[in-house]
Amino acid sequence: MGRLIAISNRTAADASARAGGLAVAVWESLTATGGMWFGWSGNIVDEVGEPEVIKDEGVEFVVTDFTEDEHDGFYLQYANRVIWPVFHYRVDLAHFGNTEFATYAAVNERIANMVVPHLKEGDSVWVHDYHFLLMGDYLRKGGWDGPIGFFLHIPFPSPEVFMALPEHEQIARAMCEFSVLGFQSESDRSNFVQYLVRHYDAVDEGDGWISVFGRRIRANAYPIGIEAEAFAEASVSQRAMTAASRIGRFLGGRQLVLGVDRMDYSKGLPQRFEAVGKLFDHFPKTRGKVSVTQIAPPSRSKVEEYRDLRIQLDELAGRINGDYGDLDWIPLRYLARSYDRRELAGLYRIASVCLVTPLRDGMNLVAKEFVMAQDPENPGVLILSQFAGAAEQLSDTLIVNPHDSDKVAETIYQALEMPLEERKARWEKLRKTVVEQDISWWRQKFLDDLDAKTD
Ligand code: ADQ
Repeated sequence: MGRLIAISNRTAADASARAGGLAVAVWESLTATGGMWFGWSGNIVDEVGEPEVIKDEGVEFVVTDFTEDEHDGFYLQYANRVIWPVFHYRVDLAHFGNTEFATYAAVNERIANMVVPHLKEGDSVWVHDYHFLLMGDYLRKGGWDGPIGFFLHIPFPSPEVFMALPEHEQIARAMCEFSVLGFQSESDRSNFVQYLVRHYDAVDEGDGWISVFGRRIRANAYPIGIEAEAFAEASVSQRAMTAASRIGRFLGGRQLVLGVDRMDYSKGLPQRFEAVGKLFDHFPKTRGKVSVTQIAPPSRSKVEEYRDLRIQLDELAGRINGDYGDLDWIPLRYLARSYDRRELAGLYRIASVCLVTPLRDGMNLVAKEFVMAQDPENPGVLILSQFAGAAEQLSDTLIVNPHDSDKVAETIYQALEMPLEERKARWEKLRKTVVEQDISWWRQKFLDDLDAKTD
């Protein structure tokens, strides 16, 4: 493969942003091929000047500032108040305006025009996520006819829901300019293909090949993984053990039920809190014996729906603690802050149960991190939503419908009571999957298909 050229909203130009699995995976391919990475600088300015170029270990980052209007229309509005809710099946939360799509398209075009002059024969472009659904079209209009891969980190909704987007046709046509489209799960892939088959007489030729608009593209599921072994190591690091012993002092021998999520309405936190209330209500044995800790750092706090969610969670946690708490026991703690990944690994390791119950999630990496952080001699139990992409791979765990809070409460109880032998047997299978299908496997699978497309 020639040079890899990555495009994503945020880049890893700042070395400290290279800690996460995805950033590491992309970074490794860029260093190996002497590639480039384009995106937003993170700055908002009155007038956009020339892009900034940062060179590091043979990789060139080219980042641009946004104007206030671009940041608002492209990022806050169209990406995060239209695409994000619709793709997570929350059409009720989408704000369809008149001008935001134009700004979204203009930013896609401006960045495409920034990229094209740098492209050389033999390069492969890899575009990431819902911010850049139109990027393929603008790169083609700019004259690039080489391979372009696209990976969608969030779900792709069913055709009826996708069609709630006033611009669905323009978006779908633009997406078909990518050579390879990557989805997190088979169900996302099948939603996309069904939409094309129904509306544009596309033909699903098998093995990911789709014939549509007079050309052949490839659409496949590439479930994203984590740096599995590195995460297992992090869970026994000094930092992890310190975090575990700090929370251990708070627990005082009680069992820990843990949740770790960005504070987002897709993560099903109010429904989860309801289920926790029902756990203490329906299973009195758990009172005083189990502590639930939810870690949820606020995200996108400039968006109104996120501020409302925060208020809702504060109220629910207050009510549950008021109803069930006692002088020496806080049933549900909720910490609205971030932790270092080694600290998180330590918390996962001493948790008896991890609640990963999003209403929709492209993949959900917390589920995989929890699996890798377990003590093989005494593993905890993962409770996973049927609506997380991860459920396709991790079907050996306890799978729940996050809307059914009675059943979730019952499943938490089942997990707390699960015999060691069953916990070990389930965990062994989960671990095998997470290790085999890790972040390197994911990257290779995607890049192999992108490479094959160019033959
Ligand atoms: P996210 O919606 O951000 O990602 P997720 O996959 O769970 O969701 O990743 C969250 C990451 O943030 C995990 O690595 C987790 O450890 C970390 N994190 C969460 N809470 C934290 C805290 N309090 N402190 C520190 N770190 C915290 C989007 C999609 C997902 C998809 C990923 C990757 O929405 O569906 O899995 O991209 O493709």
